[in-house]
Amino acid sequence: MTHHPVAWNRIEFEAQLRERGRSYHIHHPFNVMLNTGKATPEQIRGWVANRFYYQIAIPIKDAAVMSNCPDRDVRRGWVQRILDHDGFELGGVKDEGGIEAWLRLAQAVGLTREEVLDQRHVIPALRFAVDAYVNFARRSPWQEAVCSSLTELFAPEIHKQRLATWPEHYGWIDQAGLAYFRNRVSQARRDVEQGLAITLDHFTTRPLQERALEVLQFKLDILWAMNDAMALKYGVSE
Ligand code: AHQ
Repeated sequence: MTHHPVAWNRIEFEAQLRERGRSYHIHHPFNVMLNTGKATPEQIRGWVANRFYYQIAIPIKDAAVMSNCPDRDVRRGWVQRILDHDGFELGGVKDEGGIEAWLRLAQAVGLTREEVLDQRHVIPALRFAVDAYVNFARRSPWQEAVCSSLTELFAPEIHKQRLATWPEHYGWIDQAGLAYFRNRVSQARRDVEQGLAITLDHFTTRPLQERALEVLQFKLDILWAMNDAMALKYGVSE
């Protein structure tokens, strides 16, 4: 008789997901350096230019999720993520979007739009990590791609940490450039509301719940590997 562990209830399953926050890249030495004021302008410029490649991948990833998702109600919610990044003009409401806001962050840290847009600074290993995320979303069941976005359970804290520490440590960066982080605090919360509900509803047996944790760890590893690549190229001081 093989042993089939019973499924976690929703409270316990959510606690298991949140427990993985220990591996979130807020704890990576490169991020600790950034958010404790130890980063040089060159390290900050490297981070902004490389993270741009992640930002422009997000709407492509989210479109992949949409393309695999037959549920209109889920798509109605998920489509907001694409608008958040690409911007929109709907019924007289205009929003430049997060990618444009990231380009303003780039200018605020002393990069030109051109050198960010042409990806000349993007580290191959970081590109591979980001592309792994997009390809995962393309080929996996859409519910697994939804689950992989749940690293955003831990994102409001990292955005708030930047907003709290960068002005104090990096007076040379025009604070208007930090608008991206300000916008993400509420957007991440809204994303997580939908993503967590879908995840708790779909992964309902213990084997499925273990798979959800594996998927979340895969995405946590992507974010961690991105920081590894930047630490290797730009150096990291703790
Ligand atoms: O700016 C970020 C963002 O738009 C997203 C979308 C989301 C996803 O779909 O995977 N994850 C994410 C994240 C963003 N910023 C990261 C950061 O550290 O600034 C955090 C990252 C995430 O937690 O996955």
